[in-house]
Amino acid sequence: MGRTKSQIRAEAEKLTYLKALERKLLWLSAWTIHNANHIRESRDGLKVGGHQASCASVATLMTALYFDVLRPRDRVAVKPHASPVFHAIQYLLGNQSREKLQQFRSLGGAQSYPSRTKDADDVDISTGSVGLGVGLTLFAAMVRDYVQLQRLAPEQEPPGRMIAIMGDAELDEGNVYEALLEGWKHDVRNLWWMIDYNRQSLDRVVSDKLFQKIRGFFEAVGWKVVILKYGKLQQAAFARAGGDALRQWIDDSPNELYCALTFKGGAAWRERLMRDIGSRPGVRKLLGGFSDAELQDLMTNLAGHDMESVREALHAVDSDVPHCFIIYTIKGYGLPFAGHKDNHAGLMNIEQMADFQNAMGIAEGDEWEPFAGLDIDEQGLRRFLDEVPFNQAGPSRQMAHDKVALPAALAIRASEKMSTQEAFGRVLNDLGRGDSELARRIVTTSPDVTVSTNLGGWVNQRGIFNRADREDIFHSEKVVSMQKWAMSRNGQHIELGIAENNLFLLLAALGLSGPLFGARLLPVGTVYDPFIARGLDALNYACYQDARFMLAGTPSGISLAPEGGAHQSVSAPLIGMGQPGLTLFEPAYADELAEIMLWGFAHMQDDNGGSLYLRLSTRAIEQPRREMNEALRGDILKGAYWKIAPAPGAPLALAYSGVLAGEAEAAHAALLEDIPGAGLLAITSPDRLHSDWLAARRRRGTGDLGAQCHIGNLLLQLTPGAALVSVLDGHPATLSWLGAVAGHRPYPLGVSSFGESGDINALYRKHEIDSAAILDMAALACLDGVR
Ligand SMILES: Cc1ncc(C[n+]2csc(CCOP(=O)(O)OP(=O)(O)O)c2C)c(N)n1
Ligand SMILES: [Mg+2]
Repeated sequence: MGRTKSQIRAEAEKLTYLKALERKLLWLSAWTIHNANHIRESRDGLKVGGHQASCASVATLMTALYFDVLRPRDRVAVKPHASPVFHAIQYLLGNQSREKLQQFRSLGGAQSYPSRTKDADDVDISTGSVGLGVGLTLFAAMVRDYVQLQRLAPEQEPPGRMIAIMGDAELDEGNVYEALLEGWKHDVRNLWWMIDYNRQSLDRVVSDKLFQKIRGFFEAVGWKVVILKYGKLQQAAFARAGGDALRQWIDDSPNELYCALTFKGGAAWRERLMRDIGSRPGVRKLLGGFSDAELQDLMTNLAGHDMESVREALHAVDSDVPHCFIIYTIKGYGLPFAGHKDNHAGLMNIEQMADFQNAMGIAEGDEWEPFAGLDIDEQGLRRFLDEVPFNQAGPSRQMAHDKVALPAALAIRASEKMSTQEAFGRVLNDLGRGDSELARRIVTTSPDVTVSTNLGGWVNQRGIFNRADREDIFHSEKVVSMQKWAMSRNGQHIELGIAENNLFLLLAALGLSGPLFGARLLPVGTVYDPFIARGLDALNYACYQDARFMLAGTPSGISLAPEGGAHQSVSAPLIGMGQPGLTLFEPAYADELAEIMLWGFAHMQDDNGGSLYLRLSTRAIEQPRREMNEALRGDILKGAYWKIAPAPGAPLALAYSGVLAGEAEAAHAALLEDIPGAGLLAITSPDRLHSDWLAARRRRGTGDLGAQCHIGNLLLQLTPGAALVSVLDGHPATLSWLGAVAGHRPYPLGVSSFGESGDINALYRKHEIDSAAILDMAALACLDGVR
């Protein structure tokens, strides 16, 4: 059916508005960066930076997306260096203030890279570390479907699309491919990755024909690849005599040459084209029809800068198959350094900016005016902006989500001897057996270590998540196995391949399910402790976005013993302490762990809360026979308690964290003969203790002279100058700071080298964390004390 005249007119009007907005975004992004670098006063003389060329590259695409194609439920990861374009869009839509643009990159202003937590204008997905935002959109698509299929969230019809606007160099990051493979296994849908194919990264022009490889990668995992290469001007030229030769020349041109000629301009294009294809039929006449300026426009009219081509491609998507768009662009398009290989961090100088401002028709003083320099019906444009589909949800599209009710306690059936990993599995298993709201909202995940980290019981109860039902063939064939791996859309465990980056990106997506999709989930992930390091940047990224999850690192340390060697974690507790947004606990006993997990599920839901890292062990140790009480519970959660209180004024205490409880206890018993009043301090969270200590210091510094901290109160019971011998199966620095809290002498023991298997006795001896080593250290401390 043909379109009516009024439809055609409305469409033409829309295109006019979009082109005006595209121009405005190019201006505002460049101006925001210019203002921060050249106009705003600098207090420290440091360069502010910003990426005018990276912004120019995606101005057309982002205009088409945000002002036309996106719907309120779509979620977007914007490539980090296009942050000013995103903020300018939100400014035009009324969701971002002029002040924040003026304060771009200064404290409280618009952030250098889009940030969920620090920006005020509703960033969906933070970016910054290239590749991770891209990967997150894939896992977010999985989580969107999880909450939809399980009917945990208001139904979305049509479903929101997860979209990454990505730089082409992001494809160098391995995590992108790890995610792609996982997405294929899980049959992800409604996911678009839009590659700003400017063929430039930070240092260089990327190799030719890369797009063929990209196409191959994506098609191999079932994606539809759409290549947007030629703009409408080019398409028209190709249809004329000599056009075929021109098109052939463009296709054969090395990227570097294309970039260089773009930078040099029309005369250089003409000279080169005449030299290469001038003798081909029709070419001389074809080129003769363009002035130098027009020839520059023609040759840089790649589809990524052609509004009509971009819109056509996006509106043409008619399936939920994941789409990869390879969009040809020119880095710095429309700016004086377009195509120059050094343009990544390049900034227009004052003179260039003045010329640019002039060309944009913006009078001095009108730089921030939303409609300045646009030769357009302002009322009409305002109306158009008011009706932009993406903005119809209002200034914040964060979805409402309720808190999950928690039980008063988590049951733990502790055996006489038990490991923390086993206890962890039992808590979840018991939860999985029941019918609580908490159990309904927990979703577990693991990178191929589900069974070996004791999630097997939970999985047997709750099943594995899969879009389609799949029976457990081993089970139906009556092959005896402890594991029932039936899959269905109601399963509550998401099984991942080994790649740890994917674990953390999935935890990030699951942990943002509330604000992104309107259904709060309580994600629990397990990983072998040393391999946290493998996904560390993604873990950091998850925390940076304030995603909420519980991570169990297990087994940990050299207590893995014969299985050890390369699987031993040493510095992991320091990671736990040093990572903002993540609280480390390293309990020794099952009853401690149960309390910590319950607290953790609350902490994960608290507005000022965060994520948890439980460092666990496979080594079974003797459990204390005791009843939990309010005081003990409080101390466990604050991070420490006296397992054996010191006599008032005691000159020495032992402190341990985690699995070395027994070694510390044995050493303490032996020590009592010589130092009857010695104390034994159980530390469940060095992290909580440390941050509480610093917070109390800060409060005292700001006038609250009575401010106290938990560890300070505990250690006050020792005499000033007492020795503190600390020990853990991890780096000794984790506890060495304890001596500084109240003026005691620290004697830290721990593991500072690693790498060989052995039994517990041999390894604890070698690394000097057994009870004999603790005693030796205590003896040294006593000697030092009398010297
Ligand atoms: C993990 C990571 N490594 C390095 C950087 C530094 N860096 C920022 S941008 C960039 C190149 C980006 O090129 P591309 O993705 O093609 O973006 P565009 O050309 O659109 O600016 C690099 C290496 C980073 N942000 N993150
Ligand atoms: Mg690039």
